Amino acid sequence: LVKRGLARGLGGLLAGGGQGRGNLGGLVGGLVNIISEVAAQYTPEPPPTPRSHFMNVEAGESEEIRQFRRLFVQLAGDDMEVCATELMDILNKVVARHKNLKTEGFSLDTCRSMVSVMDSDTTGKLGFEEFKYLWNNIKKWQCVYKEHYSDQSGSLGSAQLPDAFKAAGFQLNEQLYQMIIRRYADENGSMDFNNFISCLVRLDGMFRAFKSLDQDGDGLVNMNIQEWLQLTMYS
Ligand SMILES: [Ca+2]
Ligand SMILES: [Ca+2]
Repeated sequence: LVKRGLARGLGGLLAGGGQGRGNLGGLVGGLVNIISEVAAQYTPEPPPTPRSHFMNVEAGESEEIRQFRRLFVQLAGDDMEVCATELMDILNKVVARHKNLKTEGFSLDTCRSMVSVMDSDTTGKLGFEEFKYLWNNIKKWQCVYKEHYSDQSGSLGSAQLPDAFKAAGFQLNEQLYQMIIRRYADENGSMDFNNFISCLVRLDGMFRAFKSLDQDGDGLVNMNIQEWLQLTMYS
């Protein structure tokens, strides 16, 4: 029952206008409307604060964040961190509520990859700040998906891809789009919701990884094989 309420709460959050009434749904409904106003423009936010624990409630924290924190506590369970299985469960429950989105569901491997990319403090799971960052991005990107997908197929065609990625904040060249289609689209070049999200989570993560390595901001990074493997194998 608790889990179902949670799916409804976070589902409303993803829907971009949850109309839940009473209890959790109602609380989250308000939260959704405020977060919806965030532009879909991609600006890499500062990475989640390392080792930021859920208990570190900030004094001036807004009511929205407080509500999100309550949902997080339910989702994360006793260890106060969201593991790949917990992430998979909640994402699949949430997308199941949106029948118009074409998706094959989020696999455990996809969720393990998303956790790795987001796990800046290397605990192997997502703490509150890491999860909040991820969820806010998913929230923005599902709006982008809904603005660009085809009503008939429920998926994004390859022709829509550049506009959708641009709306998500990424300007890529043709060569990169071709590569992304090879990796994330089906044989017709269509990308469904779970692939779109996992692609953007990775793209965001790799952008941030590059920026953190490019300390002087000259657009070049210097790394050894150890650093390269740490980056590419935990992603
Ligand atoms: Ca947990
Ligand atoms: Ca972590």
